[in-house]
Amino acid sequence: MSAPRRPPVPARKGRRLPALLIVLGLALSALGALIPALPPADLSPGARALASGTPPGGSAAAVNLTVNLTDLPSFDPHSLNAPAGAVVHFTFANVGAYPHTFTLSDTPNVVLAANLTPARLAGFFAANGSFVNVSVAPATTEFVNFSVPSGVAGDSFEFVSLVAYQFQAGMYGFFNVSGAPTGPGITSSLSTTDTFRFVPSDLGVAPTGYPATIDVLVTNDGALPHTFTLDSASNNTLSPGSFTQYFAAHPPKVNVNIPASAGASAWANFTVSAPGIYEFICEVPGHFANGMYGFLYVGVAPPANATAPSTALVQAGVLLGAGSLLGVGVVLAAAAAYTGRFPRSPSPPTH
Ligand SMILES: [Cu+2]
Repeated sequence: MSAPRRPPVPARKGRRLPALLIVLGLALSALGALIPALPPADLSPGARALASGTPPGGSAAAVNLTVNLTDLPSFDPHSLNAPAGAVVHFTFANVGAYPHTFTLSDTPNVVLAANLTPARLAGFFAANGSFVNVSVAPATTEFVNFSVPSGVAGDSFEFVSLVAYQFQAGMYGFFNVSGAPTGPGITSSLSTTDTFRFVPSDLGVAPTGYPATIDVLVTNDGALPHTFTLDSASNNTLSPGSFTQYFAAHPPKVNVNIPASAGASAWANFTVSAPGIYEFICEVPGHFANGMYGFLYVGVAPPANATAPSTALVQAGVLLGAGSLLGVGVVLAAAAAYTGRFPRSPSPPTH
């Protein structure tokens, strides 16, 4: 079948521009009323805009992570993040009536098969080891300190409960290690879905200087594998029919695999040298053609229906420079984290 045609990007931008200016104006005029109402905590690194943990570029000295172990059974949250080299102060709270364990694999980027028997799961950890393995009795709390190795930036480690049939019933999650702090950087986040979408599909960041380090946390909201593949060239529109050949000749700026498991995530860390609009796609066959693409607006105002600029900033100077829209960005991103939806206009089914 032939790939569905997308409207050309320039035309879309042109149509959106007047609306964008109007909305920006409204947003700016509303900010005076909004900003004082924001609790200060919403602007601090580690706000719920992102998964817990310190974003890349922040201090790697210490990260406090609290995990609730429930009788569903589940880990809450089931996606944890910390930078390489950080010391993590874990608090494990068993909020249920059954025993659970928090057992963190030390084997990077392995997603355990969901149909492993309890004996085989225990066998995997016996053979391969674990970073953390703690039993938490009902209605008790355990504290564990864990030093994230410095050489595992970009890796993801699964954690499970080894109590029989809890992993099999869904009690697992992923510990995602971001890059070591590299100085001033900007952090953003988005999700992938089984309906072939990036959510949001338009990301905006507002660096105060170039080259700018940008770290995007990509979390899988579905169960299919995806990639986050970003064009090195700005203001270029990719085509589902020719992106493979294009990337063969023009290597992407960043290309990360998003593990095929709900809640798993991967950091896409990269540097841009100039403002512009950079397209990102999923390279898994058929996904781009079904609409799995988006645009990163670097130093360029994103369309009005996108999330506001940068969801979290790691440096005071960047915060000031990017202005007060940031508060709104953090709040919007927090809402996205809870609801997982920023609706985009529906496109006709292409199957
Ligand atoms: Cu995909």
